[in-house]
Amino acid sequence: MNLLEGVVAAPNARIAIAIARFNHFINDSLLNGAIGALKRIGQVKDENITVAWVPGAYELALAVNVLADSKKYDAVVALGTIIRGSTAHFEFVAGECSAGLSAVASRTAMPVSFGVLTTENIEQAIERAGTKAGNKGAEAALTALEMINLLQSIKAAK
Ligand code: INI
Repeated sequence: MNLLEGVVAAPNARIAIAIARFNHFINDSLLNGAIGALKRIGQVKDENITVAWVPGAYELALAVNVLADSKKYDAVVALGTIIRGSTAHFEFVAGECSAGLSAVASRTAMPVSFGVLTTENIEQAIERAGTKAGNKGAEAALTALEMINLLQSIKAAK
């Protein structure tokens, strides 16, 4: 049996974080969680982390697309928070954001992790940004590192 699995530590990885300003009071906590996990668990160097701010989650896919094409990064972590309102806006922003990010990953074969909260209310978002339901920014950061290592193992496998 051949088992291919990615470890999490990636000391030479170059990581871009694309983050939305909309709901930044939540996203700032996702960013802190992501950077902390990259450095403390992933052993990623501070100088190898780049942060790109976009206006809202809808713009994440475009920015991630260009970051991926720059070939300067091994993975991109997308961070944002989309909170349901009283109109259908949430569905469009969340749907396009998620589909756009996965399209970039498929097109480029570069890991793009989805650290975008899609919640019914602010309380659910706070719970997932470093309080009782963990920190989805940190989880997304570690997922990106695991995928970098997994893809390298797949390519190196005989
Ligand atoms: N952007 C978000 O990141 N989160 C939201 O909850 C949100 N809502 O609900 O409106 C949101 N809207 C802005 C959107 O991402 C775009 O920036 C805007 O539509 C301009 O393209």
